[in-house]
Amino acid sequence: MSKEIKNVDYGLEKIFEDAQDFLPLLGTDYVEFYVGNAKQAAHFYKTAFGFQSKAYKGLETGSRDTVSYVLQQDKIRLVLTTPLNSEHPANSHIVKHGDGVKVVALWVEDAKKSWEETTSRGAKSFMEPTVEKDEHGEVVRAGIYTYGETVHMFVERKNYNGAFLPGFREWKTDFNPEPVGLKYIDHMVGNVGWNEMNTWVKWYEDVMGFVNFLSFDDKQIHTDYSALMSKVMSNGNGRIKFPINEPAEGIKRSQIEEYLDFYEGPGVQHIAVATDDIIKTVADLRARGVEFLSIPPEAYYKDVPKRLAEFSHELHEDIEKLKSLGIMIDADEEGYLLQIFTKPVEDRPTLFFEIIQRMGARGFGAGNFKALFESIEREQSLRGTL
Ligand code: TYF
Ligand code: FE
Repeated sequence: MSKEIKNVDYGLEKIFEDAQDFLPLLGTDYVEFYVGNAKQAAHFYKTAFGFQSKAYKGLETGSRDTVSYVLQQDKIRLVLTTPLNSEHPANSHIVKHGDGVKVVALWVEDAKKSWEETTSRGAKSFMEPTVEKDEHGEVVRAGIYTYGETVHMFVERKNYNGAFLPGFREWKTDFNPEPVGLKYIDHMVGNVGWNEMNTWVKWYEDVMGFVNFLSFDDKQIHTDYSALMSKVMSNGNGRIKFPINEPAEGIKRSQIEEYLDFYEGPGVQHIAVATDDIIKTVADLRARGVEFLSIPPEAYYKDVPKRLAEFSHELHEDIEKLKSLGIMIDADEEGYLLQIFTKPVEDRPTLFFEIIQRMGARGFGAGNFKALFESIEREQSLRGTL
């Protein structure tokens, strides 16, 4: 097994072989957050997470209503947007949800067709196909609503060679903290309401042409106290993976319920970003002040060699290093994976990040769920929300 990072082959091509994929997706184009203070948020994602300054739009570029900063690290592009007056619709989003993900933008060959195929299958339109042009070329965008107030934009880049999109200019600055080795978005997870998971699974199947290729019910995902259910949706080429969670009944409050209470509805719960050197990435992130969930107990690490041996995988990393950084290890037939979760990145206990390194495994760390959720419950308990 090579240590080299690659998009894992999910074998989904087989499923899609005969059925024609009406919504071919080339990858994630960007993730846009609506935030209260984009200038400060941009500073945080640069300093703490190692993102690079890429593009800007605001008063200086003729944007009178909003300011947006675009940050990039390898293939990951974040956009941080703040309204400049009380009239802009982003305000009500921020008042209701706090800082959070508004747009998960998908890179497509044909934005108009993507919008037509999805709206004709029942998607609610957010933005009709719109052509944007400047001296660097042309981009077509269109958008549809998904769960809650979250939106999927379709982005078609027709030989566009500008900094980001028409209306943006290159963002040049002398303050450029080093990247921490984040490469691409592995998956993005949505939390939906009680008994709504299957509705959204069906929505991704019918409207987006996705397939459900992994499911975890509350018998698998629970601790002594709380539970949740999760189904993983994927597009045809496996590049886009959207797990959907719903809360389940337990003795205490599910972490999904806590999210729904504080986000005041469904929304993006976590963004999993891939690295090919998780030890270095996590050591860097910790040194820059990123907060992670508590390190699993000694007993968890004692079990790891057994779990790897069960599938005859050899761990390439030093387990003592993984342990001291709090990185978790899960294995399946195909390989293993290394993962760790940040605490929420805003004051409301809502959005958090996952750092993941896949060493052949295609799962989502089911073997770590218990340790992970117990760690989350310790945080919930400190917040008085368990
Ligand atoms: O994406 C996943 O499925 C894993 C595990 O509330 C997970 O990262 C699942 C549910 C959750 C937190 C993490
Ligand atoms: Fe995840």
